Amino acid sequence: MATRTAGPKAMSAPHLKTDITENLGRAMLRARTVEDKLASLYRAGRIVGGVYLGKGQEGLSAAGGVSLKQGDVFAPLIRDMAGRLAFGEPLIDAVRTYLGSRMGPMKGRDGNIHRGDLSRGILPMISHLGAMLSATVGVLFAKRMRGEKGGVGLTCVGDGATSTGSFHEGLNLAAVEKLPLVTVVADNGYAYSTPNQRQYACTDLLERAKGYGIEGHGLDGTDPELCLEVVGRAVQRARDGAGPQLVVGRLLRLCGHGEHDDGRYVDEKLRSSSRGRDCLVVMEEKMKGRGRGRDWEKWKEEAQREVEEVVAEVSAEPVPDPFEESWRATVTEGATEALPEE
Ligand SMILES: Cc1ncc(C[n+]2csc(CCOP(=O)(O)OP(=O)(O)O)c2C)c(N)n1
Ligand SMILES: [Mg+2]
Repeated sequence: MATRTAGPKAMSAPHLKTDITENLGRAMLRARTVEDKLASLYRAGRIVGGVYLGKGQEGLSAAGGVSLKQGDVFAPLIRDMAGRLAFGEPLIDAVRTYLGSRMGPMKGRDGNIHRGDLSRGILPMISHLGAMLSATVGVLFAKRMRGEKGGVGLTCVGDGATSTGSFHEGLNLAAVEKLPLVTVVADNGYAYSTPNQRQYACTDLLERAKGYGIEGHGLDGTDPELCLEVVGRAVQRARDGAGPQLVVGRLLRLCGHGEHDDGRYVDEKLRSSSRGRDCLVVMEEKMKGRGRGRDWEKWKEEAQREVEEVVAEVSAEPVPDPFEESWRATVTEGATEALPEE
């Protein structure tokens, strides 16, 4: 049955262990810093594909990555740089993919956000529109059939994805089979430029949990520590055998759909409401309020240094050469050592 685990006002900020706060804060800062840099590189014409950012959604995304353990499966979407970093994806993988480096996880074939690393439990993204929910359910099913126990699968979707067939089929099957699936919905009020009220007729996406017969948790997605508490609890519930969990975080994306879009269709009233808060500012203020402003500044400086170093390193790396290589998806001629053994 769907349970609202209390609205944002009713929940106090969780008491978190220092290292978890640090993991959360660093992932958010590293994501924001590298994405700001990627946006600049895009405008400078250095990136061939589109650039999609998670600005404003870093807290919710990082909460997912921080709550998972090794052996779990994570299926991030285009706004989940923070979750990827929190789950352990090296920052250089993102930069190499965007800059088309031959040394990246997609060997220069992708151009933005479809990278993955199965050895780390990160599924390569197929589509932003719910496809990863079905893929995650498939992986969890396969693990069960192999007798592997204890692993959780977490996938992220947007509000728009919740109206797709893939979302429905995946969540329905996960509910029937009681799979350890956590679906984190970043309800940013829009699917590209389409507002919520033109996407579905229910008033709150949390209602969907009731329809599938699973547990649901709603929260203010602009408060990173609250995200950590609620997503962390949902992951634990799934791990403990309580079946699929639906988490709905309300927030806004503080950027366009991609860097080719300025997002001017976002309602000004929403922007100036608490839903339009910047989660990084919320986190910074909390840190300062606890006398940890210096830590925050240190993490920020370290993130800036890391991003500058990584971008400089990747800028010097080779890109694939279509005149010398057969243009296959992820493996090039002469690089067959990267092929899995058959
Ligand atoms: C099947 C399909 N239809 C359309 C698109 C184009 N598209 C990509 S993201 C997107 C909007 C997604 O909205 P939402 O799920 O709310 O995520 P958000 O972008 O807000 O994070 C659309 C229409 C697509 N990738 N796949
Ligand atoms: Mg959306």
